[in-house]
Amino acid sequence: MARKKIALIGGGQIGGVLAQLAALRELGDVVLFDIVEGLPQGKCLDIAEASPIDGFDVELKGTNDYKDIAGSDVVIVTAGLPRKPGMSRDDLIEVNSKIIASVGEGIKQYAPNSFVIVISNPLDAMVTLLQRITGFPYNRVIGQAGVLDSARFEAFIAWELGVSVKDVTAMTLGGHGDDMVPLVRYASVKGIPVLELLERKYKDKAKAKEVMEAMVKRTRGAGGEVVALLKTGSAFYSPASAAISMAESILKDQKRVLPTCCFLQGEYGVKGYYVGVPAVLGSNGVENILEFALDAEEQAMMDKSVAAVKSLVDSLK
Ligand code: A3D
Repeated sequence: MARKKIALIGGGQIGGVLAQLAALRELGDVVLFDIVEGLPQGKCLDIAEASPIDGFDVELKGTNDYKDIAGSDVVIVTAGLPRKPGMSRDDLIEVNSKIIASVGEGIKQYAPNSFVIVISNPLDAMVTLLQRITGFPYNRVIGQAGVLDSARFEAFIAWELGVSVKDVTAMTLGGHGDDMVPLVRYASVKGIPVLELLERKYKDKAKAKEVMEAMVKRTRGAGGEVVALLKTGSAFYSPASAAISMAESILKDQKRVLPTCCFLQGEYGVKGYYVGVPAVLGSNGVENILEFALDAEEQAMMDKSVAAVKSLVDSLK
């Protein structure tokens, strides 16, 4: 049986970590594509030379030619500029639209049966554009944002409560912008509501709420926090880990429930837009979108986030 094949379009900061993680987990053979000559070839050679140390048996190929992505099962797209301090994700729309348009053509021509995971920002608009250009069915074109936003929320909760990150479950919905919706009501440690644990820790309901609100605020601004520290680019380790978990769920038909930027056709009252929602990812890509009732406050936040996504996507030329 042939090995699976993963193509990574964009060999920059995230692309390099994606290649290494895909190899370490032996998800399949890896092709790293970039327009810069030598960059993907150098990164792949570097990672491959660690294979005897780490013990992974996969092939890594760096390329500047789309032909090499032929036969890919999953394609992960990070081509495009990242933010610099002071920039919003939306500021990238013009420059990254042009890049995504060319990437879409390459994928459509050479990997027409692949599942595509987009990471390039502004995420909700770039995944929309890539789907339009490839014309691939919606279940095969998704965006990564919610796995990372949720992981950040989970990390802050675990650090605040002094528990393992493995025992925290929390999720964000909506667009990948400052209006994202971290779901406080469903944040739990092994099913125990985080708010209750905070109330017991501080013996004060108002203080518990204040701490939770600070974690929500930090989650919404977490990408910007990293950008401000790095000064030359944006987060790249965690976005790579997030996309790899989505790719793995598809390649291994794990059917994990992951917050995914999916095309909605009436779910959550949204029609015709890509928005972050919990989805079952398996060998058919998006196999199911899980819906549940939001309370009035959550719905209002979701509406605001969806409105921001709509105005950004509607500005696409
Ligand atoms: P960076 O290190 O600049 O890598 C981008 C790569 O894209 C560079 O190597 C470029 O040469 C390459 N590139 C440019 N044009 C093309 C093209 N036409 N075809 C193929 N490759 C091209 O950036 P990065 O890896 O740090 O970030 C990549 C993208 O991910 C940016 O748009 C970020 O804003 C975005 N990002 C998204 C998240 C999410 O969670 C959604 C998180 C962090 C970054």
